[in-house]
Amino acid sequence: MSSTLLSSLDSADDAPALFVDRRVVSRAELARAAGAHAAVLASRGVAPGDHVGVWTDPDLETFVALVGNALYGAVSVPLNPQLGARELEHVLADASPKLCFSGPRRAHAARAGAIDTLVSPSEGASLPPSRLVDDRPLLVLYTSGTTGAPKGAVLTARNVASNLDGLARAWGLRESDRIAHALPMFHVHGLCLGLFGALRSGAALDWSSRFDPASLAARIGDGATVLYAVPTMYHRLVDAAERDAVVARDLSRARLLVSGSAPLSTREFHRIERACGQRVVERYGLTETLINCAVRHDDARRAGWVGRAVDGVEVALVDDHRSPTIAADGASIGEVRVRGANVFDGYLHRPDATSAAMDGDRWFYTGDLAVMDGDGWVKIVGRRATDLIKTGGYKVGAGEVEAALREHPSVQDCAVIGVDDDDLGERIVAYVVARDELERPASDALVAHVCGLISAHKRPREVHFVSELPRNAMGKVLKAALRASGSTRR
Ligand code: MLC
Ligand code: AMP
Repeated sequence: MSSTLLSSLDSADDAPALFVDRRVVSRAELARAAGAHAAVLASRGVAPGDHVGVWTDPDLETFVALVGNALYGAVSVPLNPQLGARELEHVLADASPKLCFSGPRRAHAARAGAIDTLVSPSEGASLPPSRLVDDRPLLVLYTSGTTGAPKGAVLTARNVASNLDGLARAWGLRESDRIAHALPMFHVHGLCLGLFGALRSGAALDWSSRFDPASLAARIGDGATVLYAVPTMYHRLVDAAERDAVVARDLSRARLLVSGSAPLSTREFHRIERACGQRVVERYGLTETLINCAVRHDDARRAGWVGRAVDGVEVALVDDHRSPTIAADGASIGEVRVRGANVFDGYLHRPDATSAAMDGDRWFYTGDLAVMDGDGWVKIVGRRATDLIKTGGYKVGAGEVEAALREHPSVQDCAVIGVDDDDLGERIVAYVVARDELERPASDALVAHVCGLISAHKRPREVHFVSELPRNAMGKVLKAALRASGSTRR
């Protein structure tokens, strides 16, 4: 393990570090800009260890701020530029950033309320950009739970570095690699694997601010060697490849196509192989643990299997009493628990939630259900919590969406479920009881209302009005009955 976090920046040479929408930035330029950002932080009274919000707009400045914060020791709290008012209020109150950073394209100063917002590319004096791999926090990433508002997962520099090193070995990442992705920068996948992973392994990051299948595939045609994407993106990529031989040819040139953040169906795995001769490499992770299992680049790839434990991570299956009694026979189902330097520090201000998820021996309980075979290969088969929805690779708590819907004056009651969807994996469907049956709000108005309060990706894709919700004798909504009640797979 290199003792510095983003080791490729140490040499600060002319090799490309970033392609941001095709704008190329060398390691030397990135190191200099990140150093200037660090100097601005220091001049604004930010100390190492302070939280700094970063609006992750699709600008080069966002990358400089994320890297500059990491090198300076400020803890980045990435903010989705589309955060609704209620969710933003929660994140700012919970993380209390010392200041927020916004790139020049969209100034978010007004949205951060009383919190000072730094809006400018950082130029001028530079602090030496280096950060040791230590046990201090690096990031606070907000992640949804079954109930309540999202929790801030605190990841340290060691969590990230140890896991990135395991992944670099698993995938044989090297300086000649160029990692293409079009993922958002406020989650583990795009930020830790994509940005920090490239800068630690020496590969370059080739980032597209919008996901368009043909353009992303063209990045591979243009020299990117590795692609990171969520299954929804692969679904759309293979649709495009089946229609367009150029997309199929571009994808066929990748050294590795990597999928994660949600299950890649065996159907899509085989479609991709048919369309472009590539077997996708899967890996499985969580915000709290980074990546636990991965198929290695030289492994035989099997549809539906997410590979073996990444170096440095212990993975086991446990029964309902959290006892490791589940046989590794490829058939017995248990909950996945993990332990290692990858496992986070805990949830910010939530020792209750931390101790519910992590035991005294530092095993983290993922809530995911899986089988393991005799070689330690893992196949994810389900999830304990039915109120967690994975849509387009985003985790969404049904309760968050219900709480947002209930704030609408015309909503008397509601229930939200995830329904199988060929494109999104699951799509969010809301069942709503209107306060006045004769004056139902328009579905679009309810969706816009949700987008105003929480993130746009948490919005219902379908709204059904019902006169009442099915409930059991205790008054609990019977979500299974809603699921059975009609919404069909798409
Ligand atoms: C639509 N939009 C609205 C709206 N309806 N905005 C306001 N009001 C409304 N009523 C906007 C959206 O915000 C967005 O804006 C645009 O319309 C289209 O967005 P979308 O409908 O959400 O796009 P969609 O097609 O669903 O996107 C699919 C996707 C996306 C795959 C591109 O889901 C995605 O990027 N997923 C990646 C998720 C991810 O990174 N997960 C990693 C979690 S970490 P705009 O401006 O954006 O166009 C993890 C751990 C691990 O899981 O293992 O990795
Ligand atoms: P998040 O909280 O957004 O980090 O999402 C983590 C969850 O995504 C995990 O608990 C899994 O349910 C799911 N997940 C991530 N990668 C995979 C994968 N390769 N296969 C199946 N599920 C996955």
